This record gives sequence, C-alpha cells and structure tokens, in this order.
Amino acid sequence: MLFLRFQRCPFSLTPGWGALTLAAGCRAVDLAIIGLPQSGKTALFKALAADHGGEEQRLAAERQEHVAVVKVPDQRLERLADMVQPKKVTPAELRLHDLPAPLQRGVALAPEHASILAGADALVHVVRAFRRPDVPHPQGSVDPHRDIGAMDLELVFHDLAIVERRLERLEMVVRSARPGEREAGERELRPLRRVREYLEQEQPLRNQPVTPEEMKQLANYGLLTLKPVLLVINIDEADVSTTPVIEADIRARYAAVRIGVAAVCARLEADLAELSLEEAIQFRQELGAAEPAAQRILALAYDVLGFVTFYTVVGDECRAWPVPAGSTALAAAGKIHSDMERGFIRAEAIAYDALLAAGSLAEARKHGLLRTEGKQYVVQDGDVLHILFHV
Ligand SMILES: Nc1nc2c(ncn2[C@@H]2O[C@H](COP(=O)(O)OP(=O)(O)OP(=O)(O)O)[C@@H](O)[C@H]2O)c(=O)[nH]1
Ligand SMILES: [Mg+2]
Repeated sequence: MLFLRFQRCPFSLTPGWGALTLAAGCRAVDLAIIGLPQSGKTALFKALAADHGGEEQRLAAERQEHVAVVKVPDQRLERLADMVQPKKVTPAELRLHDLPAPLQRGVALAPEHASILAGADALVHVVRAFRRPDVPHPQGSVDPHRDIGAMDLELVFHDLAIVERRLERLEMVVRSARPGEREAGERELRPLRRVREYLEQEQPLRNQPVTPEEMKQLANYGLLTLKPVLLVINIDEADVSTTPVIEADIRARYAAVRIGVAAVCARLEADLAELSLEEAIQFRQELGAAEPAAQRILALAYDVLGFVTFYTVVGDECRAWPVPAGSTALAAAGKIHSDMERGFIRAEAIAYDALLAAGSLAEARKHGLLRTEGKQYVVQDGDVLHILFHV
C-alpha cells in the first residue's frame, strides 16, 4: 500500500510521507551514566528522566527501571512548530542508562553492562561533591578532582585491556598470514598501536589527534575514552545557590572539545522532578535553588555528542533528527527510513533561519530558497530537509 503511494507520488508532501517517517526504526542515541559507587548516578538518572512526568514515570521509578528515553530540549524545533502548526512535534531523543555497577580494575562487568557501555554514544560521569556523613565515600573523603582523575584512569585501563587483547590476537594472525593478507592485518594494527601509546601514558583518547579514518577503524572496539563525556558535579543542597560559580570553576579546569561540564544537586533535582511543575517552581523559589537543571543538562549532554540536528516538516509532523556531524544527505535519509536511503533521489534543503525568515515552506519554495542537494551533501546543523525518493 505504502509502496504504491510512493511510486505514484514520490515528489510531494503527502500524509503518506508522514506515515513513513513515523515508522522509522532508527537507532537511539545512548548515554551511559557512570561514576563511583554512591556518587548519585541513580539520583541524576531520576532527575533527568522524571521531569514532572506524572503517573507513568512514577510507576517506572517504582519498578526501578534503569533505562529511560528523554527528549532533547530544542528551541529551534519549538519555533519551527510555531510556524508550521503541525499536529505532532517530535524532538530528538536520548536514551539514558543508569549503570548500577562501577568500573573497577580486576572486576569484570556483567555482559549486559559491558555492552551498554561499549555501545554508548557518550558517557555522563557523575562526580560526588555533596557532603553527607551518612553516605560514606569509598575513598573516605569527598574530593571531586581526585575522583575525576580516578575514573579517567579506570577508563584508560579498560581500553588498554581491549587494545592489548586485540593487538595480541591480530599480531599472531598477521605473523602466520600469507603476504597478500598480511597488508590488511597491518592496516588494522597501525591505529591500535598508536592508541596503545597514548593509553600507556595514561592519556584518555577523546582529545588525542585521531584521524577520521582511524576513528572509523577503532569504532567497533567500544573504547570508552574515545567517547565524549559530560562531567556532572553532584553538589550539596547547601551549595545550589552558587551553582554557576562552581560550574564556571570546573568548566575552566576540564571543559574541552568532547568534554562538557555541569554542576547540579542531583538529589534535590530528583525530588523536584517528582512533583508537578507548579509545585516544583514554588519549592525552587522557597529554596533559592538554581534554574531547573534537567533541561540544561540534557542540552549539554546533547551538545557534547557533537551531533548536528536536522529537521523534517512532513504531513502533520515537525521532527528533529540527530546525526553525527559530517553525515551526508544519504545517511540522513537512512536515519529516517531505510527505504528513503535505498530509493534516494535528491534532497531539498533550507537552513532553519532562512525558512523562518521566509515564513513558510510554501513561501520559501516560491522564492526558490529550497536548495537541491545530492547524496553526498553534508548535512548542516539546522537544515530543514525534504528527502525525495522512489522505491
Ligand atoms: N545530600 C545529597 N545526597 C545525595 C545526592 N545525590 C545522591 N545522594 C545520596 O547519596 C546516596 C547514593 O545516591 P545514588 O543516586 O543511589 O548513588 P549511585 O551512584 O546510584 O549509587 P550506586 O548505584 O549504589 O553506586 C543516596 O542516599 C542519595 O540520597 C545529593 O545531591 N545530595
Ligand atoms: Mg545507582
């Protein structure tokens, strides 16, 4: 049925396109929350996931679920929706994983936790800064800088073990390979040897000069220090009024490309997130607490991924799509639906600002503002795309 509709009308914005978009089976963007025992990982998870969500989220919390899908705050999408007035607005989503077990040298992770970590697009590292004598710190004292370094070292050792195991096996294969096959093995060995050097110097890989080609070769090993990280300093209730100062200090020390920084009192935010929005606003005022944190932290987590967002306005839906920076129009089409990738003809593209200035898609089209782009076009952040395809 869908097939016929697309064949007859591959070029127009029919509701059929919307139906296809909704059927998208694209991979979620995954964030794994890590940190020392009792640093506040679950509290942060609740703060980000509950979001004044009412009964459904309360039940999920009661079931002690450790996975939640949350929406990425997006002002551009809101403005686009104001303009288009669609029936449905679908923001980009992040899937949060609250990992119960800490990484510890010599302690094997349960396979399900290991695969969540390996598959995560970014890590959210919760660092304890709250003081509470009744919650003992595994190191005996509260020291965020020590803990940030210690976790990085755990991640480095984790990666080094993976790289050494792989190198050992590959070197054996290469030694006994025929000359023709040896070259392929050598190609795989090269980036592994290079990153081993960094790891042996206890350097996380996330900010080392790794070429895109090497990045591709290393992508399947699940190396944790290669992933971007958001450091979340979990501050004390008594310190919430100075959140921006604490955050600025930590940012000056640690923020970099692929390293984001936030300060938050996770337990307070988790408690507030369980209240209705009105009650939470009132409590916040009484406590002199900082701005609501969940939206800010989710936006920071999204930023650190280094993704670009493109938008589709199709049928009754305005939707935001995250794709890694540098993705082509063809990859963007595949993100929406595999049929769109398979039958890709071309894309019509307009920058978000230009569309807003034009006032509507129809006006933009009338004034020739929709560019025609091919498969290899590199999607720009804020592009509004219309994929034309034929299956
Ligand atoms: N005062 C204060 N207590 C907190 C804060 N965040 C967490 N806690 C408390 O610290 C304890 C541990 O918090 P969790 O969120 O369970 O920490 P976790 O990292 O998930 O712990 P594990 O999963 O056991 O490693 C709980 O008693 C929390 O109430 C905070 O921001 N302030
Ligand atoms: Mg926990």
